[in-house]
Amino acid sequence: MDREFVTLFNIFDENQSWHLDHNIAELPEKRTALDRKDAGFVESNHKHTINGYLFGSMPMPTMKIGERVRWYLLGLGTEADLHTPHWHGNTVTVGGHRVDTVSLLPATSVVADMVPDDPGIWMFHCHVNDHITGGMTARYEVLEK
Ligand SMILES: [Cu+2]
Repeated sequence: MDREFVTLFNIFDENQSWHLDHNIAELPEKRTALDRKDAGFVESNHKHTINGYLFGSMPMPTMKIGERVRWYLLGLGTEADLHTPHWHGNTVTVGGHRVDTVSLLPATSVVADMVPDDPGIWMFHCHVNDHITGGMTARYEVLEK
């Protein structure tokens, strides 16, 4: 392999955070009376992450056209952590199949091999719709040789 990347797909439940009380106390005064049981508030604290990053903020895995790239996809979490890592722009092989999306269950891993042939900055994200809108999106970059 020329390059290897490890990505963890996980929904962190920050309602369970030891810092929740402190973080609420830091909010502007008008919001300190918020209802911790409010469904919208509870959902807003479910952080849909790749390597702990949200909404394309993950440092970009970067590779060159023609390199042999191995992706290690890791899943953890609960029954909500049914993820479908998906690459735009290039495909991977998994178990002899050429795909652009893989299935990833909690406490499992998948190894996907890529030889990128399409340069650019591409999206890499979970394809479950509410995980996309929850922020489980990243980018990767393929450079010309
Ligand atoms: Cu997902």
